[in-house]
Amino acid sequence: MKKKWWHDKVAYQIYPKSFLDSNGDGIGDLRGIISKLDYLKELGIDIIWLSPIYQSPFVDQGYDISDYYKIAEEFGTMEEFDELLAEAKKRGMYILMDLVVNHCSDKHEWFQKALSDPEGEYADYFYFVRGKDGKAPSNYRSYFGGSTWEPVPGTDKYYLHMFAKEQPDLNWENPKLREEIYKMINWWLEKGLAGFRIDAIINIKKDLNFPSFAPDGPDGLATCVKMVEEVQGVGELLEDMKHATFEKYDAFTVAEVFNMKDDELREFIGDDGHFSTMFDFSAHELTFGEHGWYDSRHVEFKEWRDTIFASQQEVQDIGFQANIIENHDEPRGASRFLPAYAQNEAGKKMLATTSLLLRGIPFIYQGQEIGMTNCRMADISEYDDISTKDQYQEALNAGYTAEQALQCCYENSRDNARTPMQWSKGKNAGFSSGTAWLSLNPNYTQINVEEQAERPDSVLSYYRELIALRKSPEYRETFTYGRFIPAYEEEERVFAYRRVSEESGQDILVAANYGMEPCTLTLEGTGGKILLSNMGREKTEENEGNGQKSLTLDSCEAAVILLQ
Ligand code: TEU
Ligand code: CA
Repeated sequence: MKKKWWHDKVAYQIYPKSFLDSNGDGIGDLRGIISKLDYLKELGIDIIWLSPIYQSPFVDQGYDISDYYKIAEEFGTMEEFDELLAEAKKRGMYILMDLVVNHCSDKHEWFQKALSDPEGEYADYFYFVRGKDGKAPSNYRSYFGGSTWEPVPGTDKYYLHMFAKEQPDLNWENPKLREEIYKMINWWLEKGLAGFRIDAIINIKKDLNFPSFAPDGPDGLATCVKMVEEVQGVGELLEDMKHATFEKYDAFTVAEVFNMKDDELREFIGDDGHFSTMFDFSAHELTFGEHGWYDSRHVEFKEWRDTIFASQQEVQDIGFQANIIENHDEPRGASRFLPAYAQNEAGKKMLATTSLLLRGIPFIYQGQEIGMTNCRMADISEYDDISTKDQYQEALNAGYTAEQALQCCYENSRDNARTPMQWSKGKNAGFSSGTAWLSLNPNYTQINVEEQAERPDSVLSYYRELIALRKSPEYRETFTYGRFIPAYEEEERVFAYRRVSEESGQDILVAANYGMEPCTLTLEGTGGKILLSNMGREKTEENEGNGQKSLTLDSCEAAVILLQ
């Protein structure tokens, strides 16, 4: 495997709207981000991914871009963005923007021009397709509900949108469109970006016949994912983009890929893959229901663990995945992956330990490092997210009561991750002096940065230690390149694996007890040295130093041990 500059880095996702508001308008901004670079540096972060900050009507919170060359006024100015780049550089940190090019906003100049001249050049930047028998060209259901087809006024054509109708899909078959996109990517890379997180990229390839599929819901539609799964040839488009852009800059790219075909891993993230890396969503996908949030699955510990193990093993001879517990589309990991008895500081540290020391690039989502949780809203009107509104309605349509539908949102809503960052116990959690754009999680009075920053046994302090261990000169090689080997798999409540490196000669055991009862593990050889513990274990006498042959982990206890 070729060594790359980003292999040993730790990344952090900022959702700018909810990070820190510096001017009291209730919306997080670039100035707020700049002011927290030292906080992130101290946490041990190298790479920062910003969710979209481009000009946008915010129908889908910035994932609907109306001008790729402008910073949204809400977030600040291009000068402030340049300042952010410079300040990050000063600290040896890298900035990634979000590349959203499957679609743009319906307010983008290209789409406006296309609407005003549906036979003209810009119509070809989109999919303007003639209907069949007075109906839409196919029966696809969009990701956010309803048909993917919207009539083009004054014509017998429809335009395609896989997401909201305000997010028309861009026509990647059109070389002119591709040129425009590449030009824009290179413009940002020239500015000094380190690379991009790439949004919903698998969707750029369409089957131009737009075949209909058997309906899979009461609305008579079939999910548009079907078409994505069946169509071939996305790889050619991805290679074309890579050669025209990222490759020339040695840029880091992390792709959001759902629905990849089984044998495509090497093509996507191998040594000469389309991308540097892509997110491992395998654990998250386990919970996905057949129809939506209302029939989402409850996942048992063992299935969750084994899925992560399988994914680690599948990828390690091919490339690097990006490991997440949560992101801006997912509920909070602490609420989702920890059983009720583990939803406390020990449990959150345990989850961090088993996740951050996996092989791959850890991506921490803002607030995860202090253990932020899902947020209960009293009414559907308190939610902002377009997908939440749709999923709530889907649940009602399926016969759920309003209360049950709200419970589905509590467990699954994307807004769980979007409530403002909890900086302090002061007004609006220190996020804003005005009125925050989205309700705060009321638990900010207990869970906040200010309280945790100086407390040595806080979740935040633990994240700092954990990241420092991963990046330490002694163990960096092993945690970066060491093989992943599952351990104690027969223990039904234990999440344990070894990281073994020929280069360093080290064999490190990461072990955690997700169960309710203590669990004893027998250690091979002469035992080992504790490198990290979420329960202050290194201080206990019986485990001090070398020579221990067994390890009894309490409920929610995690330990990292250098085996000897
Ligand atoms: O998400 C793409 C996407 O496919 C998700 O809707 C996915 O199906 C879902 O998260 C599974 O839980 C990206 C962005 O991350 C999301 O915020 C945007 O809304 C979407 O693209 C459209 O740009
Ligand atoms: Ca602001």
